[in-house]
Amino acid sequence: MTLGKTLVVIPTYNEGGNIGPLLERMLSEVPEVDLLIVDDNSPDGTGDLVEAIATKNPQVHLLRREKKEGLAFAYRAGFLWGLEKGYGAFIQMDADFSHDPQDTKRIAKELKTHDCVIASRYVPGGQTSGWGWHRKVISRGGNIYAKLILGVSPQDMTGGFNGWSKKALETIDYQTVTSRGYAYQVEMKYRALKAGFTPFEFPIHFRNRTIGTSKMSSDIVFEAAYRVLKLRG
Ligand SMILES: Nc1nc2c(ncn2[C@@H]2O[C@H](COP(=O)(O)OP(=O)(O)OP(=O)(O)O)[C@@H](O)[C@H]2O)c(=O)[nH]1
Ligand SMILES: [Mg+2]
Repeated sequence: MTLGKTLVVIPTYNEGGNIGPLLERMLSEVPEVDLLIVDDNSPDGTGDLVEAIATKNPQVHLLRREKKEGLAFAYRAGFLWGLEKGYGAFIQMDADFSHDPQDTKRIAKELKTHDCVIASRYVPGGQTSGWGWHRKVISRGGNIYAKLILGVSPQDMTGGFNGWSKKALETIDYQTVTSRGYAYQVEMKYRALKAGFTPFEFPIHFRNRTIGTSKMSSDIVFEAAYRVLKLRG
């Protein structure tokens, strides 16, 4: 059971074409949550765009970081910021519209009765669109691999659209998660499972980005494969 206000944490790196419209939609469609953008000094000026929006909207906050350090460090800093400010629930969300703003409503609702919520592409009713076959294979394959190696039941271990209660973040010691790329999502969930939390999974439609560029690389995929093996111990 979670108490307190919900903070949606959105890491950004060169999301200048997405962040304005995304914040606008979140503010109009999901006014019940606060928003924290964690920007790693994007060269395209994403941080300045957010700052301009934040000065006009008290629900929008910006955490500027000095340099690009990857999604995991951005989330770590964002969760710490929110916990210090007293938020009771947290939602992880990408800035590229792959995650539908409407689904944050459902995550926030489920966080009232669950400590860990997975907005899942791979439970019945879930889907991905806009990906070529190689991205589909990497994503599906990565999930099957993680589930087999770790022996866990959630269907979407690598997805980045998740909800966490304050209690869950503190229990899993989120500050010491060592994985960086996709493996970060797996390690967070694996820690939650090992701590005895049962994630609530519901289906979403994930859409490939149409604006901006992907930060996915073969390094991230190899790191994930290696880290999952290490997680098993
Ligand atoms: N602060 C910060 N955000 C990042 C970094 N790398 C990626 N992001 C953000 O994390 C979110 C997910 O990254 P994406 O580039 O969409 O990665 P992806 O979803 O794996 O790949 P695509 O959807 O194919 O682009 C987006 O909002 C990015 O802007 C980083 O180093 N620092
Ligand atoms: Mg993306």
